[in-house]
Amino acid sequence: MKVVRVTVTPIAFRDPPLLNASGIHEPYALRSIIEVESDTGYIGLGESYGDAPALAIQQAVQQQLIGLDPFNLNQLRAIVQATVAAHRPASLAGAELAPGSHASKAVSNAYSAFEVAFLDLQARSLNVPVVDLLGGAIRDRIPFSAYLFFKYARHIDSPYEPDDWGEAISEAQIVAQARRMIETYGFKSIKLKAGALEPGHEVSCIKALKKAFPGVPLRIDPNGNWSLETAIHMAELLADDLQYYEDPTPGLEGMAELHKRTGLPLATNMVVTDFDELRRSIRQNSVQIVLADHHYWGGLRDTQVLAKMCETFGLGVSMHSNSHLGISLMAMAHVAAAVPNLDYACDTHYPWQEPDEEVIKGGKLPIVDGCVQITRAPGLGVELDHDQLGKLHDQYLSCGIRQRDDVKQMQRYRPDWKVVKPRF
Ligand code: GKR
Ligand code: MG
Repeated sequence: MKVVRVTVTPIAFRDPPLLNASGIHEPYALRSIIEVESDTGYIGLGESYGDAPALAIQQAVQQQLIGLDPFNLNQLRAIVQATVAAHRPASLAGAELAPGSHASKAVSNAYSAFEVAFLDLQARSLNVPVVDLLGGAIRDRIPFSAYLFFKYARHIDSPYEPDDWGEAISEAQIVAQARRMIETYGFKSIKLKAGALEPGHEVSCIKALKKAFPGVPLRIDPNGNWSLETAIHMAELLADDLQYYEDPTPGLEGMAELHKRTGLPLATNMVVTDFDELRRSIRQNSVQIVLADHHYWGGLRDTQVLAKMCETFGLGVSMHSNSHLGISLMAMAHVAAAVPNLDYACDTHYPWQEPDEEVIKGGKLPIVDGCVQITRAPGLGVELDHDQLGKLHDQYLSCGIRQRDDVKQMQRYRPDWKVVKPRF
């Protein structure tokens, strides 16, 4: 089998005004959709970062894959490595929370983008689901968690009709957001994105969630925007309210010290983002739970390696998310199905995406009882809707965003907004 066509299509979809440690989401999120076609007529799909640096590498790799055997993932990796070395991408300011823009992740990002499409193609040609290529399913229902955000009711200058979630700033509004998420999707755990408002207020929101949803596991994620002192103080207030404390304070050293002082289980998608950081983290016991993400950990197989290492060193595994559509959701679900030690419900931004903007046939995938179900359908089990792809590509062309920048977007609301790390 040989690859005869590779298409990388950048797309943009509406994204709500969600607040975070860097600032606020722009009105559109970017992704790339990858199609890899074989001479035998199978098409493998992938979804990855659509930010300019990631896209440039994907587009440079694209043509070099023609003629490659889709089972030859080592050759794919070699092509990606050589392409990145020739491109020498640089990290860009304002993109701390956008892994698609980190130069250090260029190889693992681009390899992952194509690895998923190659695995989808392999699986389709064998008439098996992707999870079978990962050793088979440990589970076929993958638990996800409600992912709450502080948010404004509408984007500045209202580029389109406001979303129907409304404002979420107060405790009552956050509880209402959680209630809607849980009633709609059946989530069994809750994560609150923090680091955006006063820490004391964010902790009060956790208290309000605890009261409204007794027994439901809670997590808070300030994205490293709290100083060590603040993180310790908030830990005292939070006491035993949390399932885990996600990236409260920056750096491997800061997290290690925080764990030493509080004993709380710390999770991360910020201080352990590659195997070298994992090694350094283990040495100083910085984190106890690693949030995997195949998009920047080097694909589905490397995510399994990460999970195995976490098991070896007694660390828990959970899963990180950025704004994404259904191809990514299914890739996340297939690898999660093949990770025995997935100890926690995974993160997903999926509920924040609008139903008319899914790129796969049949529209948005269901999340039932908090779980995404994988099936025995070949590959990732999803097909591309080319009309939707065209529509979202046109939106990419017209939206004017080429690189996620939550800082710049916040400066449109607050011209004096500066990057201060940690802010609190
Ligand atoms: O979408 O604003 C966001 C999140 O803050 C995202 O950028 C983070 O990467 O979800 C992520 C996290 O868990 O840190
Ligand atoms: Mg996080």
